[in-house]
Order: sequence, then C-alpha cells, then structure tokens
Amino acid sequence: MTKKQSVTTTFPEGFLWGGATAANQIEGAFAEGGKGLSIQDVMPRGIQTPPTEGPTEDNLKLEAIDFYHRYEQDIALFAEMGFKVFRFSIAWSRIFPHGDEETPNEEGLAFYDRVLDELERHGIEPLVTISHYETPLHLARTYNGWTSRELIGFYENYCRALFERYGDRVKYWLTFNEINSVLHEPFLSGGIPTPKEDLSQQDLYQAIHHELVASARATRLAREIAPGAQVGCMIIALPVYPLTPDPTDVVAAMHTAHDSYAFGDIHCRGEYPGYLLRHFRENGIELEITDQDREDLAHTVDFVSFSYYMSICETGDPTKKVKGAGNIMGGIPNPTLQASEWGWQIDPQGLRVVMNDYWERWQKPLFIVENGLGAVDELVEVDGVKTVVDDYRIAYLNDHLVQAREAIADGVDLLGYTTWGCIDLVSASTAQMSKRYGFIYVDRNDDRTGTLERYRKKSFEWYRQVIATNGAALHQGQQ
Ligand code: BGP
Repeated sequence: MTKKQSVTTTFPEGFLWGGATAANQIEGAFAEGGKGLSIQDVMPRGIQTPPTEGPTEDNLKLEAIDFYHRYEQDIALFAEMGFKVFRFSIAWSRIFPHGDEETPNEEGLAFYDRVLDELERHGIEPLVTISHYETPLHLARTYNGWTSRELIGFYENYCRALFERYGDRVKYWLTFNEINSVLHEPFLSGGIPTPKEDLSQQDLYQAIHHELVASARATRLAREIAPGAQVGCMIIALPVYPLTPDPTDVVAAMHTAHDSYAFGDIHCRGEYPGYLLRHFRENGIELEITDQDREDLAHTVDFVSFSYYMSICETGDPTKKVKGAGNIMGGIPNPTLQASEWGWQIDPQGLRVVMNDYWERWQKPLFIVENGLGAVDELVEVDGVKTVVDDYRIAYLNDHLVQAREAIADGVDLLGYTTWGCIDLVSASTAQMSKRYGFIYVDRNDDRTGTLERYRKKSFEWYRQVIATNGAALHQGQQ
C-alpha cells in the first residue's frame, strides 16, 4: 500500500455517509416474486431457539418492514438525510430460490434493478452484501450448508449472476456478512443445521475454509466481469482487552483476538496465518485444501469492512471466565463500561483502537458498515408531529463518529460509515422489532400489530446535519 498517510482532523472529501440494512430484516414478501425460503424464514426467535420446520406466522421477518413494496418511500427518506451510500443485501433465495439452480430467477433480479434505479435517481451509491445471514434453506437442509464444498460452486454461480447483471452499477461489494461469526453461530452464519455442540472443529473449520475460498473466488470473478468493482470482506470487529495487566490475561486476549484476525489475515494476505495452522496441528484438524483453493485464496480483497458494536475482555483465569450478555460473540464484560438495554457494552474509544489496529495490520482501506444502538423507542407527539426523542441514540452515534474521526487523524484510511438499521428493522439475534436502531421509526410491534407507517425520529435531523457538514456538526467527545 503506497497511499500517503493522511494527517487530517476531519472526514475526507467524498466520505461515504449512509446507513445499512439486510434483506431478511427489511424486505418481507418472503414468498413473493418467486423467492424460495431462506434460513431466516424458519428462525422466528433469531438465535434464541432452534429453527422451526417451516415458516410460522409469529416470524416477524416474513413481513419485516415491507421494504419490498415500500422501497421508493424509504430510499426517498434516506435521500432526505443526504445519504451518499446505502448498504443492503441481496436475498440469495430471491435470485436462486433453492440455491443450486443453474439459471437465476428473473423476477428476483428485476426487484433489485428497481432498487438500484431508485438509488441512482437520488445519487446514492449502493453497497451490496452478497450473503447476509440468509442462506437458501434448501442449501442448509440438503447440503448441511457450508460444510459442503458444493456450496462454493453455487455461491460462485450466484455471484456471476449478480456481477453480470449489476456489475456496471454497483461499485462496492461485500462477500459475506460478519464472516467470523460462523465460529459462534454456524446456522445463522454458515447455514449449517447440525447443532453447534455436535459439530466437530474439523467440520467447522472445513466450512469456514469453503466460505473463505468462495469469498476469494467472488473477488476474482468481480475483477473479470466487473473491473470497476471493489470487493471487501466483512468481519465483526471486537477489540479484546486483557481483563487485568497479568501477562496470562494478555496472552489469553491475544488468542481470542486471533479468532477474528484470522478472517482478515486470510482475506488480506491470501494464506492461513501461522497461529491458525498451529491450532489445526495441535487439535488434530486436517483440512482439505486443494491447490486450486490456494490459488483462489491469493485473490485478496480491496478493502476491509466491519461491524462495530462493542469490545470484550478476556482472561487466562478459568474461574473468571463468564460470558456476558451481548452480541453473537459474547465475551467477558468490561467493569469500566456501561451497556445497552440488551447488554451490549458501549465503548466508542474501542472503535478508534480497532481502526488503528486493522489499518496497521492490513494496510487496506477500511469501511465501517455497521454501528448503532439497539434501544426501546417511544413514539410521542411533539408540536403535533409524531416522533421519537432519541437523544441516547444521537449520543451513541456522535461519540463513535468522534472516535472514527480521531482514527482518521491517526492516519487511518476510512472510506465511509453506514449506521446499522438506518430504518427500524427486525433484529438478527432476537428477531424483535422492539430493538430499534433507526433514524426512521416504523410502526410495527413484536406482536405483529402496527400500520408500518414511517416517522422521522429526532436523530433523523441530527444525522442530516452531520452529513451536510461532513462531520463538522459532531460534538467533541472523549479522545
Ligand atoms: C450484526 C448483523 C446485523 C444486525 C446487527 C445488530 O451482527 O450483521 O444483521 O442485526 O448485528 O444485531 P441485532 O439485530 O441482533 O441487534
């Protein structure tokens, strides 16, 4: 990387401000337009309970927030906030209803044409996640998801269909959402129905290997079919702090950090890092890695994208190992931090730490593609207008953006920032509607009541100003 180190105290010109979503959490219309079932259609409680046999009516994702029919209105609201970029995912099962067909479903492709048209009309750059926790159910149940090498070919076909159709209009692509989460949630992340406790390390790492090869093949394919495209990996960024200054805790933190670093290392360096090979050796894991796989892995990504919600602590003392409430990755709570209503610890400075860390480690441009606060919101009337006075969300986002700006001043190359759930959507981990992230309130409740009407929250105007001033409207926080 030869890019000159920047010394700046502001966001760069052309910085991509925007918001992020995923198909299964917003679209609804789960059986329209020729769409097949995805794993999400059988996850009415997110990761809290095992999947159901088929779709059940208590599954909020079946209708979600009806973006499938309301995308024009929603994109207009994003444009009103001044979005430069909108991150969304393509539902694999809209394009290949079962996942293993040879030809794509035209109706599915046409839907995303319309979404792209609308974004283009408003001058909003699309940022597309190819696979966001929505593996076609057929691939999960027939092949045991990514444990099967056959999924590489199916995914490659899917990517080919996307690059051929949208390659000239989509510049930024992400191959797999939060790819490192497969270690923790094999079904959600890898479409693997075998319960985690019955899954051997061998099978799990082989599945991961298949995903990594598929990701690299997508990168190679994008370069052939859509030469202007930029392909990024997407990982959960989770700074791991030692619980105490005891060197044993520091080493334990290093090991836990490696669990996530490995995914970035392979995507950026094109080969397995030594610490992971050692883990394989010492645990009797022997992966099937072909010469072709090695060649494929050498196609490294253009940028590194990540979600950032929290940091965790780690200890080498087994008596102190407790798993905190929190996102998919869990981790030991940090005694110095406060947590959200769902137990996710809030650590804006951790964002600066992780950005410096990734930049120094990989020297690839970074993209923050998820960050936000899931909270219970109350719809109230202010001057006759329905809204949510979400000062807590404004404070959260403000403090994280201030730290991102610090990291930029530290020399980090940051392409953009998309807040998670820019419009209220169904939660991934709990499948609740009441865990709201948006600038836009959606009238939809956990019991499936609600009109689906949209309302601007207080944070809507705040974000509009932040974007309009390219960050100058932020309030200085901790440094
Ligand atoms: C990430 C996922 C998203 C999203 C977000 C918030 O792990 O990529 O899909 O949902 O976390 O999580 P949750 O919805 O569980 O609050």
